[in-house]
Amino acid sequence: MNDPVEETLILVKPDGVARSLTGEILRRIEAKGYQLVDIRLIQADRDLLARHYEEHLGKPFYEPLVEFMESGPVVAMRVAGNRVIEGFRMLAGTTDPTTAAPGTIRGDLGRDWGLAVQQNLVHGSDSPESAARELALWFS
Ligand code: IDP
Repeated sequence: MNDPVEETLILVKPDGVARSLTGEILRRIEAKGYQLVDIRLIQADRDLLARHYEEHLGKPFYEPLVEFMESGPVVAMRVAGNRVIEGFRMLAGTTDPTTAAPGTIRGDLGRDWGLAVQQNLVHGSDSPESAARELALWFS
């Protein structure tokens, strides 16, 4: 029997939207075989971002991260597929775009701007619990 199909939240962060990379990022998601279920362009406010990033509250990069995420619109996607949570994080690559593997979104397309926060193009939920919580936040 097949595993139940998972859903995840993927965000194209403001750097990805501003650099017109939304289509390229979605192309990679669809090419991998994942299904786009819903998509929205959202100007996030502080309240939404505080809830989204609650696990990072108090870390040195928290404030620059929230400021960056509210600096422009993001594209929020509900994406489905077998093991899509783990699979999208592999497509995205590791957090730091300089050391993210070539072939990944961050490795191929990410830039290191030398700022206090990694402007690394995308977010993907990291567990089924996070996915459920984040999808409820962004698609309420
Ligand atoms: P992830 O997006 O690769 O899962 P998280 O650890 O969940 O990484 O961190 C959330 C976001 O916070 C990252 O995508 C990145 O934008 C930023 N970030 C995380 N760690 C650092 C850091 O050490 N310096 C600067 N920014 C960071």
